[in-house]
Amino acid sequence: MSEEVVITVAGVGAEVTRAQQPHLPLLPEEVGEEYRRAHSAGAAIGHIHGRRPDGAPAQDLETFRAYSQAIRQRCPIIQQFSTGGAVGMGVEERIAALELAPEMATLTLGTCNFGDDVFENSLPTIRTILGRIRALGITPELEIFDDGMLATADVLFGKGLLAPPVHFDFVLGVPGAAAATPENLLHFARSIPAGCTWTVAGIGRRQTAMATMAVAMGGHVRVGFEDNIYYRKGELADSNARFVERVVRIAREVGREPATVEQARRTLHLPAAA
Ligand code: KMH
Ligand code: ZN
Repeated sequence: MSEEVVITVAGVGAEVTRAQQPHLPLLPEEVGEEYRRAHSAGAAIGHIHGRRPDGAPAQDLETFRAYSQAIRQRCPIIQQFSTGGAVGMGVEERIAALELAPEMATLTLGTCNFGDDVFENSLPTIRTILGRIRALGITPELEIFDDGMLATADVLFGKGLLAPPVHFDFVLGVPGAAAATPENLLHFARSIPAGCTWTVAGIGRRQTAMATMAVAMGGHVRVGFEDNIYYRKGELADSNARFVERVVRIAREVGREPATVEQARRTLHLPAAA
């Protein structure tokens, strides 16, 4: 079991609005400050979506350049760009910002319902995104929303398009995909090849329960406004860092420390920083 817990902050997302969460960062300086605070609290990876100043989701190069620079000026957190974007975006729109060659990028391994919408990730879409990730020397994180996506991972391993060890993120609790239950988390964690690592992103009120399980199981944790806006029932969180602080407290109670950026790179088999 990995001793350190790699904590990812997903602080922006594509769906949550300022009306729902007044502390949602949108401008580059706001995003930079939010990720700096989350890094100081113990986050090693920053999962990044782009937004326009009015909150509309945006996956363009300039938005990501501004966010990336604002974060890098303030902290050395590992930058992980979303290639999921928002539902309804075309694949080229979703991956435009990868030209900036972040250390990591997400890759969702299948289509699923997403509330009233459909999050489209056909095999051609997956191959296009993976091809761009590979061409740019980026490390993928495999996003698994339901069981069929694990089967697709096996297909990609079988074809040699991916090779272990890779890092998975189990996104549990999206309406329309796998529920955030202990049974599902156990099943997912047992289903990946030996040597691979995993994070859980519990959606909504299941975030802390899933995080606590992951800490006990030797996995890693994602928190943040993308997945959950409430610190507890009826109480909005006042920052993403607040969620990170809670994971750090839980981890320390069971003898694990939050991974530093360098420890996270080693745990997730990322190339060392230049
Ligand atoms: N916004 C969701 C539809 C990712 O970042 O790679 C997809 C998503 C996945 O957030
Ligand atoms: Zn995302």
